[in-house]
Amino acid sequence: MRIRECLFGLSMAVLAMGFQSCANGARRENRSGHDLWLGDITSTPQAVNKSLLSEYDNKLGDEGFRISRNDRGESVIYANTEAGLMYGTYHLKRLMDCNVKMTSDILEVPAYKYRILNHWDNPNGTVERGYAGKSLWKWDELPGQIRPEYEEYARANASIGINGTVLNNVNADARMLSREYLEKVKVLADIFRPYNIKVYLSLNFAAPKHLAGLQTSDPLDKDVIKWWNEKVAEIYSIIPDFGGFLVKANSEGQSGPQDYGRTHADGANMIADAVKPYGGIVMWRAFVYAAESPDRAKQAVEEFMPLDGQFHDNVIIQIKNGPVDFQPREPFSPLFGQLEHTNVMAEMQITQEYLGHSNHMVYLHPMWKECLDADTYQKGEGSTVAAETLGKVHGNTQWSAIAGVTNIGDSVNWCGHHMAQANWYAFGRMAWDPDLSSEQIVKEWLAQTFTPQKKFVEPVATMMLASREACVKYEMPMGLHHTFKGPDHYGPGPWDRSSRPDWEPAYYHKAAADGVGFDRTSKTGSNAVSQYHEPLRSLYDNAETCPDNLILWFHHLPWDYKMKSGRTLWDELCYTFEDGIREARSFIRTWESVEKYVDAYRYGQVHDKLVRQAKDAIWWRDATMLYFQQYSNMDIPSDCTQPQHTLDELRRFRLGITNYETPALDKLPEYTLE
Ligand code: GCV
Repeated sequence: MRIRECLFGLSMAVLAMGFQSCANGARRENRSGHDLWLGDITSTPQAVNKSLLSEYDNKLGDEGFRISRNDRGESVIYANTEAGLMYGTYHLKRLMDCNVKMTSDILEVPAYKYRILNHWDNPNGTVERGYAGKSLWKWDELPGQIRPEYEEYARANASIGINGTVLNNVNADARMLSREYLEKVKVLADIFRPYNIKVYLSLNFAAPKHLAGLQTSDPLDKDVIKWWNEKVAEIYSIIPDFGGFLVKANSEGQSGPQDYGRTHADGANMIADAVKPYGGIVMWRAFVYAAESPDRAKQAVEEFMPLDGQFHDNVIIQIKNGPVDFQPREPFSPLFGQLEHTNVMAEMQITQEYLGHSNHMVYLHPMWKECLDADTYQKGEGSTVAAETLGKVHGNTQWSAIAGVTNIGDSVNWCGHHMAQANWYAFGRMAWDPDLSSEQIVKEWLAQTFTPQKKFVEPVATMMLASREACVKYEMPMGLHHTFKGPDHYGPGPWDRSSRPDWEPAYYHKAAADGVGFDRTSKTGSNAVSQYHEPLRSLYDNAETCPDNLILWFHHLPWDYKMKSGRTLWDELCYTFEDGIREARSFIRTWESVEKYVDAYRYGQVHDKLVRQAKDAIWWRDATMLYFQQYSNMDIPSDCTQPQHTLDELRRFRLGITNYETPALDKLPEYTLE
């Protein structure tokens, strides 16, 4: 019996709020037996009391549900749609798995309308910035062979409310729109449909040239427009509920409307008009920057603000959480608070491109929530990024959307690191309800994935909740950013001079004899602060009021600058790194303290990775501070962990991986942990 039948097959039968086995007995449904939070099939209610409402309830909409007790004290799920009943069933299962008693009626409606995963998967099976093996999609096997993982993926997503998935990389291969690939995509769409998940595709803007041999891909050319209209009609004839397109245009070498002297609005509108009759949307990315710009962080606002109001209504501008590129901490992208007449959505990165790949345990929900809760002050206090992207600031909630770049691959544990599944889970839960706390989400995930026992959940949740801040401290304390070794983005390389200037760490840290940090102030710097509304503009502009955790993002300060703590900037950097190292070490002890609650397989794998994470924390500190020391001529305080390698040794170290890989634990610089 498949789990879906188990959940939904026995309609209107009585649900006891306890644990029952499926008719076929206990059998784990997922591929390695103890992986996803959906866990053991025996914890699935055998039957669920559920009822489609005879009259449409506006409060619930198309995806919401209500759970109440009937006269017999049994829980009943009510919804307008099958999708609502499904989400209600998963909700009930979650409560049961987490041992949460239902004390009153429940009403749940998803906050965002479009809750979408972005896969950066390529037709050749590689995943850009993917650290969980190869792509889940086996294009060479499709459409003939269907792996059970496809449905498991859908089920996992449905359980957390994800309702859309972009199957391919934004650096898009035009072939994805060919008939051959559309037939493969159809198979996945058919599998996902019962789980209320629509498929979307990333498109290559030059597809008319590459695929159809047209002379141009100019969005105002009538043959190009005709080609897109016909292509879209073809797609909808194969996949009637196709969601729409994600587009990376004129960014990092991708083709786009500017190649033909047209604007982003011209390009986006042409595609949007083609999908509009079918109810499709276009997610047009704002991740644009040119090598010659003196401040990459300013460019999205500079390019998109002049176009505000020109985009058609089914275009949503997809904006990365921060203005540079998924660093462990960035201020929110100011574009969220600038556009007024344009739909905006946030793009979060679930895959840990800059946060230790799948070697580091970093629970990301606190980072995303920091962004969503940030106040842009666009229309006064309360204009948070969440409110902007939910369409509440400008009263346009119809297009509310959020995207997460996935960390999913064909690795046996799905995400490359057992604990990284928490980020997939958290993204879905956040998209459903951005007000949920990081703590609630991580505890839910731990209880469902391992055990609900408090002695396990409490310490591990505390560890995971501290992990993002620890990562910031050991990778980019005080707003230092992009000091990564390129192009794999694993490990430190503040000296790295191997790529184009705006990809090199020196562009960002600007370490020199006079100090360190990127001056984005109004008087002496790039004036990126001007893209924020008051009171943030002034707050960030002044080193005395700028929060310590972003101070080197906005300011270039002398090495002996007096911090609020009374320490010099140099010492503050050393001690912040030291905190990160200490916290990473403490994670190992926490994990060891819960060994008896975890199976040996997962315990051992996570343990080995936590050890590597603590070693990497020292590596980061050594590389960064030894490199900076050349300019500061100051010493690492004696009560800090002392360097174990020289700068020369670290500079000579080569990882030898591509940006599709995560390094093997034994191929990294050796460190001794005290
Ligand atoms: C898909 C960063 C990453 C690229 C990624 C790009 C993007 O630059 O390093 O791998 O490309 O962001 O988001 O488009």
